[in-house]
Amino acid sequence: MAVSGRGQNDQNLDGSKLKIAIVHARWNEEVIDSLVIGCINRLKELGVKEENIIVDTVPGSFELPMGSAAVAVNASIDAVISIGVLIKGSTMHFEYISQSVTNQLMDLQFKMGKPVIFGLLTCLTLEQAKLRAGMVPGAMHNHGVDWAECAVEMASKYGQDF
Ligand code: DLZ
Repeated sequence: MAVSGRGQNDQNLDGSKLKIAIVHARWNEEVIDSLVIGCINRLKELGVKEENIIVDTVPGSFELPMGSAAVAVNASIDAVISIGVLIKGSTMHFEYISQSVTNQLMDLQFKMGKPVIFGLLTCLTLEQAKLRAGMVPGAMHNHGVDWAECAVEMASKYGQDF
């Protein structure tokens, strides 16, 4: 089955003046680790200085909006990348959390006036999540890379100092 992609970046991305916070959940740790590492490495490639990459964690994806809000309130942060991995189980838990976290993260960027990047994988299986974290050689890619590029682009275009 074809999986659509994000297309080319529409400008040269320069993160050298940016301070980016990553807030990630700790559930599904192996997948989270791969996404976060991919994201951090790409931020550095785009010029974001190591000391300007702030990493904070929350227990699960349900806590992402609160954790993201707590770091976004810091005036020096240009963008927040919220990362979680939700895997569907046999109850309605997945549906309620996916929807409410998505809504809260969307609202947060307007309340804070700065980009909040949606790094929440909402997968039906662990295998789907691993594919999207670049953990299956030769198949798909690490979405953490996309989220890094998205954060730098959005903060450069619409962030507080621009
Ligand atoms: C409880 C729970 C379950 C069942 N599954 C996940 C998951 O797949 N991914 C995730 O990030 N968090 C999960 N959680 C934890 C909730 O997000 C939350 O941390 C708890 O319900 C406490 O509020």
